[in-house]
Amino acid sequence: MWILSEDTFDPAKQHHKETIFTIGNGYLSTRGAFEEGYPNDRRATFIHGVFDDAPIVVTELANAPDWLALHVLLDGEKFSLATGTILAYRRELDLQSGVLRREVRWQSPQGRVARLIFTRFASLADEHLLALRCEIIPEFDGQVELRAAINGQTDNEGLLHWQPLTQGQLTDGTVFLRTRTRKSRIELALAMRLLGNAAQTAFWDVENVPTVQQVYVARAGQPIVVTKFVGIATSRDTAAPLELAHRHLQATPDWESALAAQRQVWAREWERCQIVIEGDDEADLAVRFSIFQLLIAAPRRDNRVNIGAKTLSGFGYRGHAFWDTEIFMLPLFTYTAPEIARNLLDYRYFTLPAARAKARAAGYEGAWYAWESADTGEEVTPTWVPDFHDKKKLARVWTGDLAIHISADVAYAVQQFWQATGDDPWYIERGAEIVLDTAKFFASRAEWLAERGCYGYTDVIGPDEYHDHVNNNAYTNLLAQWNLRAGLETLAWLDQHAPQKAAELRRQLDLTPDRLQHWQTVAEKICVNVGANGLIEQFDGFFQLKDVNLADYEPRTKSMHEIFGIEGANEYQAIKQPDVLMLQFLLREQYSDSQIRVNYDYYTPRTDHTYGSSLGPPIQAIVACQMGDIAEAYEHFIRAARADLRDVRGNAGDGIHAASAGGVWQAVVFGFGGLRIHPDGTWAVYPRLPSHWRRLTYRFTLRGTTHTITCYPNGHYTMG
Ligand code: IFM
Repeated sequence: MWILSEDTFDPAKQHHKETIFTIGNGYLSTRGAFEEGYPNDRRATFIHGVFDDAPIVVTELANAPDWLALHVLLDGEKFSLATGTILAYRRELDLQSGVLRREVRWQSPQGRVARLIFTRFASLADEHLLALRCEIIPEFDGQVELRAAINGQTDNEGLLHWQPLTQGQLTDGTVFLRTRTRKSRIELALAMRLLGNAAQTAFWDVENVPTVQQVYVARAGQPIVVTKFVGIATSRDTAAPLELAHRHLQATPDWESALAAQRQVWAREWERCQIVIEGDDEADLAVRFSIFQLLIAAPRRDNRVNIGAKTLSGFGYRGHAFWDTEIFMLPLFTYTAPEIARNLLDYRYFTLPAARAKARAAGYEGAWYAWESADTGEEVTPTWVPDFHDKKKLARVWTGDLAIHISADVAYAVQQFWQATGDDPWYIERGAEIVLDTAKFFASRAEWLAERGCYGYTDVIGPDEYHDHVNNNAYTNLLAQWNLRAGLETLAWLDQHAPQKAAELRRQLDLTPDRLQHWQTVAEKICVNVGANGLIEQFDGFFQLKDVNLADYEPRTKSMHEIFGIEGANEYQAIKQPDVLMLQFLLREQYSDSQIRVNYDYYTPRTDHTYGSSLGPPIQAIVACQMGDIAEAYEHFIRAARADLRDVRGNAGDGIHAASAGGVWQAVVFGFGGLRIHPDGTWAVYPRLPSHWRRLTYRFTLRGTTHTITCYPNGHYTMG
């Protein structure tokens, strides 16, 4: 299934639909708002790296000038779905080619009827090129007028980020707008060209909205076809953005060739991450949709940006990146498009100075990555946000201060990438330094807890954010232990394979024998509460909290956090997302099936699967698969698969749940598809298909070799 479609327009769902009909090309994304606009739409284009200062959230991606703006007038009556009558409607996003098409048959208030077909794409072949075509088939004789603009009057829900610089028309007819973000002073240039057989064309030099007006003679049944190309570039790309935008426009002869290039590049893209689920159209579409959403957000030519928790598809989380990237999204790239994964990990390499500064400011050594990260890598988690119980009050956000596991998550992704690709030059040059400096952080942040006789981390937040200010969160402690050991192994490996680099890093990071011995000791003596049966306590005192049976609160439409309140949630064993299970998923090799089973049985009924974090269900699905609970795994999987497509959490309008999308891919490949990659690079497949799946095919690349696996319901598989 490649086509995401709708056959009616429901204004109540417009924000949700704008999100899921987002198009993009790894440089920018544009939400699926209509060309002609609609009251209260959240039209937005976000460009990677184009951040600007904002109150409370520190910095946010600035909603770029609107390149879609296109008004159609039928004998002077403006086409709009808010007026007249919609006689027919269909919108389709073709995931295979990244092309969004909308066909509407509309009757104006005065009775003129026309069929209008809008087709748009952000070129994956040329990331500086945006293309939009409007085909109008009038059912009357008269006049059709078009007004195509670059609208510089955009804002972020009321906040203005853009200061117009210049605008005008070049000698070849190209219309342009140059503008700049107010604080970060990033210049953006858009250059527009219209192709069509207009009877009249005029340039309207409207302030901050340069517009081309075209007039066509309308003959009933005769199509009028107009193509709008927009070139786009910023001062992050070049010192002369307008020249670059204009060059890309000039290099584009016509719609057909731009579309052909788009199809060709997308075909290559899908080739490497091929996935087919037979017997379940919903799942088949959902997994492709998830991949599509990540691919359009994935920076191809920029290694100084990360993917935000809502990709580039909405205002939610303001473009900030979290552990969502490394733990949830990155595996798709690592195993199918490693050069994208490398770009994303480079971002963490380039933001090491900010991570070091964060650690230093808190009195620690090494690299402590920002919980929310934007352009520079500085901490941009807001400290206070409106309380969801009473929006007039503020609630303190502690993750920026306490969620230290982020540093180990980044190091984990580095190791996973290295193991999957065998990219030693990159590891020597960049990856190793991340692993070593995060290890240094965990060694310095560890406290000797004399009464327990172990090293621990007090006052932290683990993945389960219903509990803050906890001590010895098992996920944090054991990932820190893993990170410390990975640091030691890295150094030993460098000594052998890149002694010069080893010496350089030893010097640069002050990795004295005493310090390394300390790493070893902390790792050996890390605190963890494990019962005789293998049950891990999520953090100190978790089992003493009030127990809760989430089933008693059903049916509910709120998270347990909302039900208990921020303080109240700390008193119960209800958890927002898998925490211990997340740990066992990542460090799979360290746990036997029976150890996982004990924890799975304990934590699953205490997890807020429906209204907790959207990150939870796909991981829960994978662990359920590993436990052989396939029907239960499918429930969690389909919840994740519907997060955006069906807006099951009611907040898809804020943007794509990117971690969930990455998790959906992982649930199919590592869960039902049963792919298990061992730390030594060997791999095995244990398929466990839901009973109604007839066949599952997926593809992944390990150390340069691409494998195609086809799994069958009887647990067999073939390799291609
Ligand atoms: O990173 C997540 C976190 O785990 C749960 N709250 C939302 C964040 C962004 O998706």
